[in-house]
Amino acid sequence: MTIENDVIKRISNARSIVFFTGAGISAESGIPTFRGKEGIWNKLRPEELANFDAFMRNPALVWEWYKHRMEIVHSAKPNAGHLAIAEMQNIFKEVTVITQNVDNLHRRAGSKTIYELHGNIERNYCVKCKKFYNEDFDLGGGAPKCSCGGLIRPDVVWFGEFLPEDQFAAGEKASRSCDLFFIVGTSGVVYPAASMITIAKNNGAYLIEINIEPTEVSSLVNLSITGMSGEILPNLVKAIKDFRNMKD
Ligand code: BV8
Ligand code: ZN
Repeated sequence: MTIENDVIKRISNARSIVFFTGAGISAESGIPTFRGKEGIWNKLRPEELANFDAFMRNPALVWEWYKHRMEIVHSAKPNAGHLAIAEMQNIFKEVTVITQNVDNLHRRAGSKTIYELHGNIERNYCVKCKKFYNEDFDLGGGAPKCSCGGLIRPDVVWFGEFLPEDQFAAGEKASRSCDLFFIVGTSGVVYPAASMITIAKNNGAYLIEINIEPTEVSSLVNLSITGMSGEILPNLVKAIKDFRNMKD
């Protein structure tokens, strides 16, 4: 895959870059996406699992699902796409990751400025006293309970729940001030997270989408690069380094 020189030049001259990522960037780490062919929503209905009422109705079932996903996340490794985004921090002064993913792989890849709009599956808290818990739970005795007697839940944002204010505000600020906004591996259908895209566009940023297929947001972007993010992103980093060396 060759990326046009004028695109490399534009990227290389960027002042502030945002990577807005979704489940697709973790697909090559073996973590199933939500809406793709093998997507987890296809098998399970979000209404039954990713919402608070479902959790309070049947905490053990929801915990079974999250425990299963935690195991996948724990054994997953950051892939070349996550690592390339982390590497971009050594080339550019201002690189921000705004992710909808809850799998911690950007942090494990070495990215520093990360805003997690939908929480983090490796954090949990008590619904009653909000005490945080990180350790693993054996689900032998059903859903884990806090010392105060309250139910412990995964620290992820479920449907109908508000996004963490500080993360959303910081993501909004970065989207408002960047001049280059990558959209990597997301179907762009979940709101208000996906509103970051229009915020960046309205601020005049150059939008580049990296996805294996067209999405709901493809019509908004300046450039769509079709392919696997784990291949495209490392190639991009290499092309930028080559371009910079040629210039120096
Ligand atoms: C809320 C939980 C009240 C954690 C998830 C307008 C405004 C506000 C809300 C709404 C609105 N319209 C509708 C709503 C309600 C709802 C919503 O957006 N529903 C959608 C489905 C229509 N939003 C909410 O409920 C949100 N809260 O509304 O609160 C409110 C109201 C007003 C204002 C503020 C608040 C809460 C949403 C969060 C839900 N939680 N997950 C967990 O269990 O994981 S959603 C889930 O979807 C994940 O978080 C995921 O990250 C997110 C987005 O999905 P994607 O990451 O895009 O993944 P997907 O599978 O869809 O796509 C993968 C893409 O990758 C594909 O395009 C594929 O082609 C591509 N791909 C695959 N492999 C590769 C690849 N690309 C590159 N390389 C590859 N190798
Ligand atoms: Zn408690």
